[in-house]
Amino acid sequence: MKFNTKVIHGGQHHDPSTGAVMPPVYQTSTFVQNSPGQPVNPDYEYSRAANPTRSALENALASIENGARGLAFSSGLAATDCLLRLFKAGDEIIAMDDLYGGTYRLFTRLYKDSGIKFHFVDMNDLEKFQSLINENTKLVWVETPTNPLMKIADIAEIAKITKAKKILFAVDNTFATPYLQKPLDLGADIVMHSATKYLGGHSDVIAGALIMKDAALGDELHFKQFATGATLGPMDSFLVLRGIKTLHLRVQRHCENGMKVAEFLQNHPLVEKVYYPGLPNHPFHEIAKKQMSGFGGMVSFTFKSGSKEDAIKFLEKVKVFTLAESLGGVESLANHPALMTHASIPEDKRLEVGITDDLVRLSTGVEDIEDLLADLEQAFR
Ligand code: P1T
Repeated sequence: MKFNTKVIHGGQHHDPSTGAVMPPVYQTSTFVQNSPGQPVNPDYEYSRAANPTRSALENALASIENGARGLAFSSGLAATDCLLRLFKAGDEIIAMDDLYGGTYRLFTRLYKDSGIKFHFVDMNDLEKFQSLINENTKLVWVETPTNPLMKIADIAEIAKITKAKKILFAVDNTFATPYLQKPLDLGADIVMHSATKYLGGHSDVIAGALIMKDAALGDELHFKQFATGATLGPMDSFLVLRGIKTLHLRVQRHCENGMKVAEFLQNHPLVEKVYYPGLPNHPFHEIAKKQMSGFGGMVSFTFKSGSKEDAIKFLEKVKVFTLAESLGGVESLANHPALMTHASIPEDKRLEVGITDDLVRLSTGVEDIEDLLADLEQAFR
């Protein structure tokens, strides 16, 4: 199947008991057994281990990311946390230096006393990245495009290095979605998603996902998820699965609107810098073109004035864009990373990578572009 067919049919079958075309919400915690240890259906005994609605979503996730196994979690961070349970004291992890603030907080604060050592590096400096690798390096973690600075990491080049050194390579594919970028096909071992974003697509659910290329690694992570319990409930699984069915249609429009918003901002007299990988002057535009089939709906920018107050005033004035955390829904959202999504990163580290106080991040939705541009213009005025 090709991608647009897969988002609708990949890994799906009609409900075996009723013939329902769409997977029912199996809102049940447990399943009948005929005799102790002999469930009526051998696949299902307790919903922390497996639930049919979640299984339908997990099969769809594996299908659209070209993986062997998908797992659905109660949040994106729960998915990342489960992955980190593969590692022990003494192991080292190398991560991109621009990450969602919550991921950075998980790595640096929650795992602070775990004995796992984290390195943060600009993955575009492949020499520096390679200089950090040693025999303890167990995982390389990148977001691409990154949140919120839209840096691009060259997945295929990094995969060559991690493969040669037998290091696991995980890509947070939240911003790109598999419609635009397929990390497993480019050599990564694991894809992670905040399914809260484009996969769900409607800002009505918190969810996460891991998709593994290798079935054995999928089994190992399923065991860890089962043993710790951060699974996605049946109703939320249904909502994400329903979202995935229109992923291709939505992301097309997100890309169109994202490009037009980026071009508008680039030509605006009050704007200093625009971060959008689709702009030819983006420093990693060529890498983005090589590994993505479009550039998505996320656009960040700074003010000529460099003023935090200007950024705040602008965000108080937008009307069609809603001032809120999160991204990837059908509705446009605006965010101030330094005060909102990335507030957990210490100021010096934040400024070092370029998350300045005048940085605004936009998640362009699928509304009419004229309304979006008019809204931005009135807020600038
Ligand atoms: O919020 P949650 O579903 O737990 O996902 C965390 C996460 C992981 N990775 C990326 C790239 C993300 O953007 C997020 C969540 N981000 C926001 C809430 C935000 O507004 O940036």
